[in-house]
Amino acid sequence: AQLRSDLEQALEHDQFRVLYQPVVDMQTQCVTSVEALVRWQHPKDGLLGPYHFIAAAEANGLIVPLGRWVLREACAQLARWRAESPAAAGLKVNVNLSARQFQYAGLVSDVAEALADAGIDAASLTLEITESMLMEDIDTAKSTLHALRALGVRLAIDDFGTGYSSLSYLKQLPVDVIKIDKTFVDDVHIDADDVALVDAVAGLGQALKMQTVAEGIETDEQWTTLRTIGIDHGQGYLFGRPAAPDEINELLTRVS
Ligand code: G
Ligand code: G
Ligand code: MN
Ligand code: NA
Repeated sequence: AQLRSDLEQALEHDQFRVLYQPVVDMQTQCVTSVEALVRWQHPKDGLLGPYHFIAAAEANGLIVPLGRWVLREACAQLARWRAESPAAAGLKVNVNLSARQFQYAGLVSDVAEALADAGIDAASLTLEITESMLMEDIDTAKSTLHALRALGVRLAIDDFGTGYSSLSYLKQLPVDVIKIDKTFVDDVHIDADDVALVDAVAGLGQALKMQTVAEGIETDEQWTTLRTIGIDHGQGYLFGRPAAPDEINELLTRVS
């Protein structure tokens, strides 16, 4: 109960921040999009990561207004980058959805409103959803995805490989991007089994016309291996940690 009121206060007093982590083209290392990752600038405890509050916000329902705030902030920030720099013209933004947000009946109109208020095109926004969220209530999930798709936003499956979505199910979903979980990336440069798994997901992406992103890339060896396999995009500390908007600005202008 204390945490709930603390989180409510934090929303009211504007204590949440959004950091952005670059997602790059595997071949060129140019930044193609950024993933919005929320933080809580706590008055006493400093900058807190999602681990400290997302699960609680999910449990008490505050994730809906918090997630709406993140969505609106990320869209507004994309508009600011574009206004500030021609290098941001093609930049996209990724926003994570939680299970509860995904089930929330007002989600589609929240998304439409965030886009309209920021003045950005729907195709510049990618929403990240996990496999487990999709498997909970398949019919509702499907219709929500189709409604979001109808707006023109792109959809990504996050942490792919850690859930248990069936291939026949995946085939029916209007998904644009598969994000391969970091656990398959960690040893990919030394473990032939991981190479085989990632290679299979790359093939899946090709067959279903979905783009692939490898997460948690930290070394040149991992990057080279994944690039050779044919993964489209990469994300990880090698290319950039979650960073404040100004730092992303620098990253963008340096690349162009
Ligand atoms: O870097 P990081 O510690 O930010 O992220 C930890 C976890 O928190 C990740 O699984 C990420 O998906 C989740 N997360 C980060 N930001 C958000 C957000 O805005 N909404 C939701 N639902 N999850 C988030
Ligand atoms: O939404 P998702 O669960 O994919 O969130 C990504 C998480 O992975 C965030 O917590 C982010 O800070 C973290 N992350 C991103 N890149 C790296 C990396 O290269 N190494 C490690 N250890 N964590 C990473
Ligand atoms: Mn994510
Ligand atoms: Na992930």
